[in-house]
Amino acid sequence: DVFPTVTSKCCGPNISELKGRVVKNQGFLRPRPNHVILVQIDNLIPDQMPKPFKSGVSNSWTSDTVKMPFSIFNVYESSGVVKKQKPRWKLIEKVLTKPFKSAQDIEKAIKSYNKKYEHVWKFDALHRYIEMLPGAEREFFFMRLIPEMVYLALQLPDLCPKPIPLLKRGKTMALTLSQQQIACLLTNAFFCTFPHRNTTQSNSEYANYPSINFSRLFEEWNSKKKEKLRTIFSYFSQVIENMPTGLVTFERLHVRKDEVNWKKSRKNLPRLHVTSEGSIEEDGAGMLQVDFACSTVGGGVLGSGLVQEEIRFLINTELIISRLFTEKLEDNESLLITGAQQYSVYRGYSDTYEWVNAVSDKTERDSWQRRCTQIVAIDAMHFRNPNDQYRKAYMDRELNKAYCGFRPSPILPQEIAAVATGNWGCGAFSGDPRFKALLQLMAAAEAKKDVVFFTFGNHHIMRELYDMYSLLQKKDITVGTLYTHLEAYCSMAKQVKPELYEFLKFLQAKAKC
Ligand code: AR6
Repeated sequence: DVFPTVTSKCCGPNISELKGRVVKNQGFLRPRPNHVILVQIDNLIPDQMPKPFKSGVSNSWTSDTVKMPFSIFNVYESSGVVKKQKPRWKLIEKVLTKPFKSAQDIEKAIKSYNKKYEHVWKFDALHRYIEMLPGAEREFFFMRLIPEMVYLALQLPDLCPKPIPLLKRGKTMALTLSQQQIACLLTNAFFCTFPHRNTTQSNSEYANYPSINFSRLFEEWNSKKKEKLRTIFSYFSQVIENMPTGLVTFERLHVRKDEVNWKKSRKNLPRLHVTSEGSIEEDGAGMLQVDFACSTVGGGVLGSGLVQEEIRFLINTELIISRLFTEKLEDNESLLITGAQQYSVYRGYSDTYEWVNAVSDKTERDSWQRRCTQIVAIDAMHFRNPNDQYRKAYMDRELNKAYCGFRPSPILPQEIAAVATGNWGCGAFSGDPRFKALLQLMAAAEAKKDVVFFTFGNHHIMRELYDMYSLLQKKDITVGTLYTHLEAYCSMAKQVKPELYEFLKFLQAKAKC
C-alpha cells in the first residue's frame, strides 16, 4: 500500500508510515503485580508535582532494595579512642550544608563521608572543569547550582521514603518514579552518598551492578570528561530551575530461551526503512528506540566511554539512575525505559563529542505523565574475535536478546511502534553490521514490529542492506528459512566462508535454477 522509495539517502516506505501509533492513554496508574510505584497515584495531575509515596519502612536495609544513604543502618565508625557507630547521613548533612567556594571544598566534603577512598579517589577532572568556567558561570556554580543540588540531595528521606526495589536478574519487574525523585537520587549520586557502591571487587555485594556514585567522573581530566561534565551540569542546572513534573518507568524484561523456535518461524520479514541520515534519538520519535547497551546499563557513562549508549545516557540524563537498581542484564533480558526526557543537544561522537546546548523536550506526555519516549537497552555480545559471531549459539543469543527488547512488555501496556535501530553491536562490540541487521529484522518480525534502520552516515551499508532485504522479500523468505540459511553460513569453516550477503544471494540464485 505504500510506495517504497529509493534515494541516495534512504530506501523503503516513508518513515511516517512505519512509526506506529503512540498510545497516550494508558488508563489510570494502578499498582499491578511486579510494578512498584514510588509516588502517590490518586492525585496525579498534569503539570503538578507528584507526591512521594509515604512508607513506614524507609530505613529498609535488605538485599532486595537499594540501600539508602539516610538509613539508620548506614553507619560509620567515629575516630578517637572510644570507637562509636554514628549515622552517616548526619555527617553527610553536616558537611554538605557548609558553603562551598572551590572544587577542593567539594572534594573534601565527599571524602569526609567516604574516608576509605580519601587517598584513592582523584578529583582532577572536576577541578579542571571548574577552573575553566568563566567568571559568571563559576559564580552561578558555587552560589546557586551547588547549593541547590545540596538542598535537593538532602531532601532524599522526604522524596524517596518508599524502599526502591532492585531490578534483579531473572525477575520481570517494573518501577515507576517521578522525575523529581530521579533528580534527587542523581544529586546523591553526584555527591557519592550511596553506601556499599564504591568497590568493584568481584566478591562485593554490588559486584553485579553498575557503579552509581559519580567518583570516576571526577577523575582523569580529558576533553571527553569536560564535555560529559558540561552535559551533566546542564541537566542539574535545568532541573533546579524548573523541576519536571512527570514520571519515568523502568521495566526489566526477559524471554525464555526457547520461547521462539526460530527455525520453524513462518513470520514474514517486517517492513523496513533504511537511511544513512539522522540518528535514533533525533528521528526516532514515536518509535521504540534502541540503546546499544552494555550488560551493566549505561556502560562507561560515568567513566571513559562515550559512544551511542553513553551519549544517550548523558543527553537523556534520567537514564543514568537505572544504574542504581538494575543488575547486570543476562543473555535473555532487556531494560525498557519509558519517559526519560532529553535535556541536551550534542554534536560529534566519541572523541569529538561536544555538548551544544540545553533543550526543552516537547515530547507529549501519556496519561501517567511520562514523556512518550521509549528506549530499550539491549546488550549485544562483544566479539573480541569477530569470527565468533557466526557460532550458532551466539546467533541464537543475539536473536533472543533483540526479541526480548522488541516484543511488547508483558507487564505494562505498550504502544505498537516501529523499532528505531541501527548498527547494534557493531562499533565497540565489533559485530558485522550486515549480519546483525538481518538478526534484528528477524527479531522484529517475531515481535510484530516494523524497523527503521539508521546506518549512521554509512551509505554503502544502507544500499547493501536494502538490496538484500528486497531480494529476501521478493522470494517470500520467512524468518525460519532465513534462519536455516544463516545456520548453514555459520556451519561453514572460516577459510571457505564467502561474504554473507554474497552467500545469501547465491542461495537464492541456486533456488531459482
Ligand atoms: N543513532 C544511530 N546509530 C548510531 C548512533 C545513533 N545515535 N550512534 C552510533 N551509532 P556502539 P556497540 C552507530 O559502538 O558496538 C558502549 O560503551 C555507529 O555506526 O555504541 O553495541 C556500551 O555501553 C556505531 O559504530 O555500540 C557498550 O559497552 C554503531 O552504531 C558498547 O559500547 C555502534 O555503536 C556497545 O557497543
